Amino acid sequence: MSRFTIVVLFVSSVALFSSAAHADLKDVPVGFSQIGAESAWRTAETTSIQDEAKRRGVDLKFADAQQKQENQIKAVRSFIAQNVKAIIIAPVVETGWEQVLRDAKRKKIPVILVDRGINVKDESLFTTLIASDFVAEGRMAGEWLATNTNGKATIAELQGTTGAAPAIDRKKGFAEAIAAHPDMKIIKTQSGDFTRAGGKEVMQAFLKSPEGKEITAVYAHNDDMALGAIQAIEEAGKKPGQDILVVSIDGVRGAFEAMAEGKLNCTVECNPLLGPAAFDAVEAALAGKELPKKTIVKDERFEQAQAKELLPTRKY
Ligand code: GZL
Repeated sequence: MSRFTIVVLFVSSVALFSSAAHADLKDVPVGFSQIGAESAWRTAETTSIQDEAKRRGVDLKFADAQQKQENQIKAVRSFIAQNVKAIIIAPVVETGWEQVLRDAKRKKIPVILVDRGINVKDESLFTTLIASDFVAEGRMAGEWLATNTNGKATIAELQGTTGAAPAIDRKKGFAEAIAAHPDMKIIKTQSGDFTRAGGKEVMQAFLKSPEGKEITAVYAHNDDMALGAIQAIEEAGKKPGQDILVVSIDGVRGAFEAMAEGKLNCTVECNPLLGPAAFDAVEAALAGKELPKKTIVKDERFEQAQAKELLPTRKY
Protein backbone atom coordinates (compact mmCIF):
# COMPACT_ATOMS: atom_id res chain seq x y z
CA MET A 1 0.00 0.00 0.00
CA SER A 2 1.54 3.37 -1.06
CA ARG A 3 2.59 5.85 1.64
CA PHE A 4 -0.04 8.24 0.22
CA THR A 5 -2.85 5.71 0.78
CA ILE A 6 -1.69 5.08 4.37
CA VAL A 7 -1.71 8.86 5.12
CA VAL A 8 -5.19 9.25 3.63
CA LEU A 9 -6.48 6.30 5.66
CA PHE A 10 -4.92 7.73 8.84
CA VAL A 11 -6.33 11.24 8.30
CA SER A 12 -9.81 9.98 7.40
CA SER A 13 -9.90 7.60 10.40
CA VAL A 14 -8.90 10.48 12.75
CA ALA A 15 -11.59 12.70 11.22
CA LEU A 16 -14.09 9.88 11.43
CA PHE A 17 -13.17 9.15 15.07
CA SER A 18 -13.28 12.78 16.24
CA SER A 19 -16.65 13.40 14.63
CA ALA A 20 -17.73 9.93 15.80
CA ALA A 21 -16.81 11.02 19.36
CA HIS A 22 -19.99 13.05 19.24
CA ALA A 23 -21.65 11.42 16.25
CA ASP A 24 -23.27 9.13 18.84
CA LEU A 25 -25.81 11.91 19.45
CA LYS A 26 -25.97 13.42 15.97
CA ASP A 27 -29.65 13.93 15.06
CA VAL A 28 -30.68 11.97 18.19
CA PRO A 29 -33.92 13.45 19.63
CA VAL A 30 -33.43 14.45 23.31
CA GLY A 31 -36.02 16.29 25.44
CA PHE A 32 -34.96 18.98 27.95
CA SER A 33 -37.53 20.16 30.51
CA GLN A 34 -36.18 23.41 31.99
CA ILE A 35 -37.74 25.11 35.05
CA GLY A 36 -37.96 28.62 33.61
CA ALA A 37 -35.82 31.76 33.40
CA GLU A 38 -36.12 32.99 37.01
CA SER A 39 -32.47 33.88 37.51
CA ALA A 40 -29.20 34.63 35.71
CA TRP A 41 -28.02 31.22 36.90
CA ARG A 42 -30.97 29.50 35.22
CA THR A 43 -30.44 31.24 31.88
CA ALA A 44 -26.73 30.35 32.01
CA GLU A 45 -27.68 26.70 32.52
CA THR A 46 -30.14 26.81 29.60
CA THR A 47 -27.49 28.34 27.34
CA SER A 48 -24.95 25.71 28.35
CA ILE A 49 -27.30 22.84 27.51
CA GLN A 50 -28.54 24.36 24.25
CA ASP A 51 -24.99 25.21 23.07
CA GLU A 52 -23.76 21.71 23.87
CA ALA A 53 -26.71 20.16 22.04
CA LYS A 54 -25.84 22.29 18.99
CA ARG A 55 -22.16 21.28 19.23
CA ARG A 56 -23.11 17.59 19.21
CA GLY A 57 -25.79 17.90 16.53
CA VAL A 58 -28.50 16.73 18.96
CA ASP A 59 -32.12 17.19 17.91
CA LEU A 60 -33.03 19.04 21.16
CA LYS A 61 -36.70 19.44 22.13
CA PHE A 62 -36.66 22.32 24.67
CA ALA A 63 -39.57 23.19 27.01
CA ASP A 64 -39.60 26.14 29.48
CA ALA A 65 -42.03 25.32 32.34
CA GLN A 66 -42.44 28.93 33.59
CA GLN A 67 -41.66 27.65 37.14
CA LYS A 68 -44.61 25.21 37.16
CA GLN A 69 -44.17 21.48 37.84
CA GLU A 70 -47.36 20.64 35.93
CA ASN A 71 -45.78 22.18 32.82
CA GLN A 72 -42.66 20.07 33.35
CA ILE A 73 -44.77 16.91 33.65
CA LYS A 74 -46.70 17.87 30.47
CA ALA A 75 -43.39 18.44 28.65
CA VAL A 76 -41.98 15.06 29.72
CA ARG A 77 -45.17 13.33 28.57
CA SER A 78 -44.87 15.10 25.22
CA PHE A 79 -41.21 14.03 24.88
CA ILE A 80 -42.28 10.42 25.53
CA ALA A 81 -45.00 10.71 22.87
CA GLN A 82 -42.37 12.04 20.44
CA ASN A 83 -40.23 8.94 21.12
CA VAL A 84 -37.16 10.89 22.25
CA LYS A 85 -34.14 8.71 23.07
CA ALA A 86 -33.35 10.47 26.39
CA ILE A 87 -34.85 13.15 28.66
CA ILE A 88 -32.99 15.80 30.67
CA ILE A 89 -34.93 17.42 33.55
CA ALA A 90 -34.08 20.26 35.94
CA PRO A 91 -36.85 19.40 38.47
CA VAL A 92 -38.42 22.52 40.01
CA VAL A 93 -39.37 20.71 43.26
CA GLU A 94 -38.35 17.42 44.91
CA THR A 95 -41.71 15.58 44.98
CA GLY A 96 -44.48 14.53 42.54
CA TRP A 97 -42.35 12.85 39.85
CA GLU A 98 -43.14 9.10 40.30
CA GLN A 99 -45.97 8.72 37.75
CA VAL A 100 -44.36 10.50 34.81
CA LEU A 101 -40.96 8.89 35.45
CA ARG A 102 -42.61 5.46 35.55
CA ASP A 103 -44.03 6.23 32.09
CA ALA A 104 -40.54 7.13 30.80
CA LYS A 105 -39.07 3.99 32.37
CA ARG A 106 -41.76 1.82 30.74
CA LYS A 107 -40.60 3.20 27.36
CA LYS A 108 -36.94 2.58 28.41
CA ILE A 109 -36.12 6.30 28.02
CA PRO A 110 -33.18 7.27 30.30
CA VAL A 111 -33.83 10.34 32.48
CA ILE A 112 -30.86 12.57 33.36
CA LEU A 113 -31.51 15.02 36.24
CA VAL A 114 -29.48 18.24 36.23
CA ASP A 115 -28.96 20.84 39.00
CA ARG A 116 -31.78 19.78 41.35
CA GLY A 117 -32.55 16.37 42.86
CA ILE A 118 -35.89 14.63 43.50
CA ASN A 119 -37.36 12.58 46.33
CA VAL A 120 -38.39 9.12 45.02
CA LYS A 121 -38.43 5.73 46.80
CA ASP A 122 -37.48 3.95 43.57
CA GLU A 123 -34.21 5.52 42.41
CA SER A 124 -34.31 3.44 39.23
CA LEU A 125 -36.81 6.05 37.98
CA PHE A 126 -33.85 8.24 36.98
CA THR A 127 -30.48 7.32 35.51
CA THR A 128 -28.26 9.91 37.20
CA LEU A 129 -28.24 13.35 38.88
CA ILE A 130 -25.60 15.96 38.07
CA ALA A 131 -25.76 18.71 40.75
CA SER A 132 -23.90 20.69 43.37
CA ASP A 133 -23.94 19.78 47.06
CA PHE A 134 -26.39 22.43 48.30
CA VAL A 135 -25.92 21.55 51.98
CA ALA A 136 -22.19 22.21 51.56
CA GLU A 137 -22.97 25.52 49.81
CA GLY A 138 -25.18 26.63 52.72
CA ARG A 139 -22.49 25.55 55.19
CA MET A 140 -19.78 27.51 53.29
CA ALA A 141 -22.00 30.62 53.38
CA GLY A 142 -22.69 30.22 57.11
CA GLU A 143 -19.05 29.60 57.96
CA TRP A 144 -18.02 32.75 56.05
CA LEU A 145 -20.55 34.82 58.02
CA ALA A 146 -19.51 33.30 61.36
CA THR A 147 -15.84 34.02 60.69
CA ASN A 148 -16.46 37.58 59.47
CA THR A 149 -18.77 38.59 62.32
CA ASN A 150 -16.90 36.78 65.13
CA GLY A 151 -19.98 34.63 65.56
CA LYS A 152 -22.38 37.52 66.15
CA ALA A 153 -25.11 38.35 63.58
CA THR A 154 -28.85 39.02 63.45
CA ILE A 155 -29.80 37.41 60.17
CA ALA A 156 -32.55 37.82 57.57
CA GLU A 157 -32.78 34.73 55.31
CA LEU A 158 -34.15 34.85 51.75
CA GLN A 159 -35.14 31.29 50.88
CA GLY A 160 -35.34 29.85 47.37
CA THR A 161 -38.43 28.29 45.82
CA THR A 162 -40.48 26.39 48.41
CA GLY A 163 -39.95 22.64 48.01
CA ALA A 164 -36.92 22.97 45.74
CA ALA A 165 -33.85 20.88 46.65
CA PRO A 166 -31.47 23.89 46.72
CA ALA A 167 -33.82 25.82 49.04
CA ILE A 168 -34.24 22.89 51.44
CA ASP A 169 -30.54 21.97 51.53
CA ARG A 170 -29.03 25.48 51.53
CA LYS A 171 -31.23 26.30 54.55
CA LYS A 172 -30.05 23.10 56.25
CA GLY A 173 -26.34 23.68 55.59
CA PHE A 174 -26.42 27.31 56.75
CA ALA A 175 -28.31 26.40 59.94
CA GLU A 176 -25.72 23.70 60.70
CA ALA A 177 -22.87 26.20 60.27
CA ILE A 178 -24.34 28.86 62.60
CA ALA A 179 -25.61 26.36 65.20
CA ALA A 180 -22.21 26.50 66.89
CA HIS A 181 -22.60 30.26 67.47
CA PRO A 182 -25.34 31.21 69.98
CA ASP A 183 -25.05 34.90 69.01
CA MET A 184 -25.93 34.16 65.36
CA LYS A 185 -29.72 34.20 65.02
CA ILE A 186 -32.05 34.06 62.01
CA ILE A 187 -34.85 36.44 63.04
CA LYS A 188 -36.60 36.62 59.65
CA THR A 189 -36.92 33.93 56.95
CA GLN A 190 -39.16 33.79 53.87
CA SER A 191 -39.08 32.61 50.24
CA GLY A 192 -38.20 35.12 47.52
CA ASP A 193 -38.58 32.34 44.91
CA PHE A 194 -35.00 32.74 43.61
CA THR A 195 -35.91 35.99 41.79
CA ARG A 196 -34.44 39.51 42.11
CA ALA A 197 -37.95 41.01 42.45
CA GLY A 198 -38.83 38.43 45.11
CA GLY A 199 -35.66 39.15 47.07
CA LYS A 200 -36.29 42.91 46.98
CA GLU A 201 -39.96 42.62 48.02
CA VAL A 202 -39.25 40.29 50.94
CA MET A 203 -36.27 42.37 52.13
CA GLN A 204 -38.39 45.56 52.00
CA ALA A 205 -40.97 43.87 54.26
CA PHE A 206 -38.22 42.62 56.63
CA LEU A 207 -36.74 46.14 56.91
CA LYS A 208 -40.18 47.68 57.57
CA SER A 209 -40.95 45.16 60.34
CA PRO A 210 -40.44 46.10 64.03
CA GLU A 211 -37.28 43.89 64.15
CA GLY A 212 -35.99 45.37 60.85
CA LYS A 213 -33.52 47.72 62.52
CA GLU A 214 -31.83 44.78 64.30
CA ILE A 215 -30.81 43.03 61.02
CA THR A 216 -27.01 42.99 60.59
CA ALA A 217 -26.74 40.37 57.82
CA VAL A 218 -28.65 38.86 54.89
CA TYR A 219 -28.26 35.22 53.77
CA ALA A 220 -29.81 34.76 50.31
CA HIS A 221 -30.14 31.29 48.76
CA ASN A 222 -29.14 32.81 45.41
CA ASP A 223 -27.43 35.93 44.01
CA ASP A 224 -30.53 37.24 42.23
CA MET A 225 -32.43 37.55 45.54
CA ALA A 226 -29.32 39.07 47.15
CA LEU A 227 -29.16 41.74 44.41
CA GLY A 228 -32.83 42.54 45.04
CA ALA A 229 -32.17 42.76 48.78
CA ILE A 230 -29.22 45.11 48.13
CA GLN A 231 -31.60 47.48 46.28
CA ALA A 232 -34.06 47.35 49.21
CA ILE A 233 -31.27 48.06 51.74
CA GLU A 234 -30.08 51.09 49.73
CA GLU A 235 -33.65 52.41 49.36
CA ALA A 236 -33.95 52.15 53.16
CA GLY A 237 -30.93 54.48 53.45
CA LYS A 238 -28.47 51.80 54.64
CA LYS A 239 -25.17 50.64 53.12
CA PRO A 240 -25.32 47.01 51.85
CA GLY A 241 -22.04 45.19 52.47
CA GLN A 242 -21.28 47.50 55.45
CA ASP A 243 -24.31 48.34 57.66
CA ILE A 244 -25.82 45.01 56.60
CA LEU A 245 -23.51 42.23 55.35
CA VAL A 246 -24.82 40.22 52.36
CA VAL A 247 -23.82 36.60 51.62
CA SER A 248 -25.33 34.49 48.84
CA ILE A 249 -24.89 31.54 46.47
CA ASP A 250 -24.50 31.06 42.68
CA GLY A 251 -21.45 33.15 41.71
CA VAL A 252 -23.09 34.88 38.72
CA ARG A 253 -21.54 37.95 37.07
CA GLY A 254 -23.93 40.35 38.86
CA ALA A 255 -22.65 39.05 42.20
CA PHE A 256 -19.02 39.72 41.23
CA GLU A 257 -20.00 43.23 40.10
CA ALA A 258 -21.79 43.86 43.43
CA MET A 259 -18.76 42.56 45.35
CA ALA A 260 -16.49 44.84 43.31
CA GLU A 261 -18.76 47.75 44.37
CA GLY A 262 -18.53 46.62 48.01
CA LYS A 263 -22.28 45.87 48.23
CA LEU A 264 -22.09 42.06 48.39
CA ASN A 265 -19.59 40.41 50.75
CA CYS A 266 -19.39 36.76 49.64
CA THR A 267 -20.88 34.39 47.07
CA VAL A 268 -20.54 30.60 46.91
CA GLU A 269 -20.32 29.45 43.29
CA CYS A 270 -22.83 26.85 42.04
CA ASN A 271 -21.65 26.07 38.53
CA PRO A 272 -24.53 26.17 35.96
CA LEU A 273 -22.43 25.10 32.94
CA LEU A 274 -23.83 21.55 33.01
CA GLY A 275 -24.29 21.03 29.24
CA PRO A 276 -21.17 18.92 28.53
CA ALA A 277 -21.70 16.67 31.57
CA ALA A 278 -25.41 16.27 30.78
CA PHE A 279 -24.78 15.05 27.22
CA ASP A 280 -21.86 12.85 28.30
CA ALA A 281 -24.38 11.17 30.61
CA VAL A 282 -26.91 10.85 27.76
CA GLU A 283 -24.25 9.26 25.54
CA ALA A 284 -23.18 6.85 28.29
CA ALA A 285 -26.79 5.91 29.10
CA LEU A 286 -27.58 5.22 25.43
CA ALA A 287 -24.41 3.13 25.18
CA GLY A 288 -25.70 1.06 28.11
CA LYS A 289 -22.83 2.13 30.37
CA GLU A 290 -23.21 2.13 34.20
CA LEU A 291 -23.58 5.69 35.58
CA PRO A 292 -23.17 6.87 39.23
CA LYS A 293 -26.53 7.84 40.81
CA LYS A 294 -25.12 11.29 41.61
CA THR A 295 -22.22 13.36 40.29
CA ILE A 296 -21.32 16.30 42.57
CA VAL A 297 -20.36 19.51 40.75
CA LYS A 298 -17.37 21.30 42.38
CA ASP A 299 -18.14 24.60 44.15
CA GLU A 300 -15.91 27.44 45.34
CA ARG A 301 -16.43 30.44 47.66
CA PHE A 302 -15.50 33.98 46.55
CA GLU A 303 -15.08 37.22 48.56
CA GLN A 304 -14.98 40.94 47.76
CA ALA A 305 -11.17 41.10 47.61
CA GLN A 306 -11.11 38.66 44.67
CA ALA A 307 -13.98 40.21 42.68
CA LYS A 308 -12.26 42.90 40.57
CA GLU A 309 -9.48 40.59 39.41
CA LEU A 310 -11.80 37.62 38.66
CA LEU A 311 -14.64 39.55 36.96
CA PRO A 312 -13.10 39.37 33.46
CA THR A 313 -12.70 35.60 33.80
CA ARG A 314 -16.32 34.87 34.74
CA LYS A 315 -18.11 32.77 32.10
CA TYR A 316 -21.69 33.53 33.27
C1 GZL B 1 -29.14 25.53 41.73
C2 GZL B 1 -30.36 26.05 40.98
C3 GZL B 1 -30.91 27.31 41.62
C4 GZL B 1 -29.94 28.51 41.58
C5 GZL B 1 -30.90 29.63 41.37
O1 GZL B 1 -28.70 24.32 41.14
O2 GZL B 1 -31.38 25.08 40.96
O3 GZL B 1 -32.06 27.71 40.88
O4 GZL B 1 -29.18 28.65 42.74
C6 GZL B 1 -31.84 29.04 40.35
O5 GZL B 1 -30.32 30.84 40.92
O6 GZL B 1 -32.99 29.78 40.24
